[in-house]
Amino acid sequence: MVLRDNIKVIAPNCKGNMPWQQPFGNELIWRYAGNPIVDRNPTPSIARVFNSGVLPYEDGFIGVFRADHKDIIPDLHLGRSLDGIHWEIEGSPIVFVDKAGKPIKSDYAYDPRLVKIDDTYFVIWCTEFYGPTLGLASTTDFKTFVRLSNPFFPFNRNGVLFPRKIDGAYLLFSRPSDNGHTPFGDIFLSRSYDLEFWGQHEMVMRAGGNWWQSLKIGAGSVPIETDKGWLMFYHGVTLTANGKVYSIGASLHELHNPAKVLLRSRDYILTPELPYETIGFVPNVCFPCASLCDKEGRICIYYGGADTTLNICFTTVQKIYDYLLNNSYVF
Ligand code: BMA
Repeated sequence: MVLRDNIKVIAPNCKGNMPWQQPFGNELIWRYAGNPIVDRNPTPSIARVFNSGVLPYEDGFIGVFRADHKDIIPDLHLGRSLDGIHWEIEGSPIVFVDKAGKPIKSDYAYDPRLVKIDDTYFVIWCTEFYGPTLGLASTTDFKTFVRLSNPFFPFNRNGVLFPRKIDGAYLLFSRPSDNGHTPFGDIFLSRSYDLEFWGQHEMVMRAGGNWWQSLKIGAGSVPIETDKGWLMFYHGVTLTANGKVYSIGASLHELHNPAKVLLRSRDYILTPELPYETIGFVPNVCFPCASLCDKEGRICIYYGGADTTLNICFTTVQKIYDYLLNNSYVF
């Protein structure tokens, strides 16, 4: 028996036009025919743009991009777009300042997620503090980015903030890790009342079970609020004789306490298949860091391909929910 139930988006993050392409057939998820939307060497200083955060802003879209420079060191660059597909990316990195306005220099910065909470935009990314950990900064105008002073210990990656507080607390998914290319990793939830002090940690999801997500998992895009729970796209990693393979899965989390997983995809929903996913600086990587969703439930996911390109694919909240109802595996 095929289970179906209607699902409604409570808080779309995209109100106007959004990047969209009709499905070719009955697909659960389908790639944009014009991928990659950001290809190699987009500016003279940048070699590759991939895992990046995107949101609607003013009359178009704004993005905080992971940009690996020609010395291979990653940094974060701002970009703007009218349609969410064609991007103007700034040639110089974002300058983060402390609360006194003094620029903060960091060795590297990568995998940003961008979220709007009330009237403030937050960027959370992976950076250096005696090892890889999370950097956190806020902006209201995308000109001044004020960075908090080391709110997290090393080692931690894949930080994703929720788009609203619950019971007065900011919520964060993150993935405790190690100093290298971590061969393990589960998703945890943490809470904070001021963004500086984090606690009340809970385990959310463990790697394991299905082979595609057996080595490690990490939160991906900012969760989408629906009447059935928070819908999130995450990455799952398997280890092969040829190295790691990063695929995309989906999960649904309880509205009041997202540490509770209601549904989680048994199979991947997208895995490296096309050349811009299978060939590149790191082959076989699909890595989601952002998703746009409108009130009709249309979704556009932004994902890095092979640590080399930025791509988009599409689905709908209803399709993912129906899929999860029939293909879930919580362990
Ligand atoms: C992870 C992160 C991602 C990257 C992936 C594949 O550990 O570094 O930025 O896309 O590895 O190389």
